[in-house]
Amino acid sequence: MGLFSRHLASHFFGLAGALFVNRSESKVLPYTLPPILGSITEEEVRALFQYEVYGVMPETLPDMSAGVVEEGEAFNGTASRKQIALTLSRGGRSATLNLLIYIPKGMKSYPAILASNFDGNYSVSSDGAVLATPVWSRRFAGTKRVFHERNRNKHANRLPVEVILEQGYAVVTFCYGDADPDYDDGFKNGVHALYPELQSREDNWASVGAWAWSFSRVLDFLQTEKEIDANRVALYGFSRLGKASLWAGACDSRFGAILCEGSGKGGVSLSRRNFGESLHLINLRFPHWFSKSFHGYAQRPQKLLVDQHMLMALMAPRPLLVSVGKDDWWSDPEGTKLALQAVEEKAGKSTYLYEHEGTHEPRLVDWGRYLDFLDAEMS
Ligand code: GTR
Repeated sequence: MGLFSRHLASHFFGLAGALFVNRSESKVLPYTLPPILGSITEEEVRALFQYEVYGVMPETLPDMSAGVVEEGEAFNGTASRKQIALTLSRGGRSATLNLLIYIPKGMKSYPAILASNFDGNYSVSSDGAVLATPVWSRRFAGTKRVFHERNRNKHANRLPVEVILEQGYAVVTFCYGDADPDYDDGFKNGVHALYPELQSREDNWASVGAWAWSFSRVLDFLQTEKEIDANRVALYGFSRLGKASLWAGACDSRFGAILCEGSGKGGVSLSRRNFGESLHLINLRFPHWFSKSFHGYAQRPQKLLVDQHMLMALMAPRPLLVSVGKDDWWSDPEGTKLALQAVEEKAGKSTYLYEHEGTHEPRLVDWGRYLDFLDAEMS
């Protein structure tokens, strides 16, 4: 099947499958969660998540080079802006992450929020100087394109740059499509092209893993940026990028805090709980997100050796804020609550749950809470 028809098929089956998804608490089947650690170490838990869910991560680093593409002042001189092309290369192949960085003015160094965006850097900024760079996108499966001008600042609610700067945080963002296209491309493009040997295995390196890995590469770069306090970089991810930020936080202890928003299945909600999106449907609609091994559990999630409360526990003692919309039944708010309870009860580790009004999307008022959380918790 061609790329386009595979894309359409996954949408069709997704929509059809969604009709049979459970959203009734009385139909939730009993399940037993695996212990958070039992007799195994945190390192072993991380390895299990690689084998069973997200796939392996590269063991070697690529070469990295950073070039300043543009810099200037932004937001009436209250912040400076840098646009950097961060190129990762290995084995004669390369992938470039186009970073947009804003730094408030006045102090020597700032904590930062790193958040990938969906529709290109200018989708999260009103700043006319942000470059429109072609990106891979789910919507244009098969090609790299520039999003239309009308997308400028369209996702301000997912990363309100000026509000964040005002509270004294630098902002670092890039389009997730720079790292890996969000469609089933046979893992040939983006950063996957640098490590082709990681595909011929059951626990192959898939897309959520590629996005997570790219966050760490950006953090490598931020460690060289003087105006950013690299020990206080909080990673924020929304929805599928919430899944990736959680996995990145579990693999890379250098992130100072994790803000995980509306991440649902494959993120903070329990795989075993048959409520909202199912493992079956998520793997059918997004066959590239998780490793082949995870697909094997699509019909029998109770056989997984892990569940997502174990992943959250790997964040401790770093601050983790989990946010979910009260009416976002697809992401299973109740299951999220239960997962967090399991983390606290079984591991005695504290995480924070924030339930916002509405469904999936965060609102400006929610961001106020996230920033207050970081002020209080990210030391
Ligand atoms: C949905 C998917 C969710 C969530 C969301 C998103 O279609 O079923 O798991 O990740 O997309 O990322 O927007």
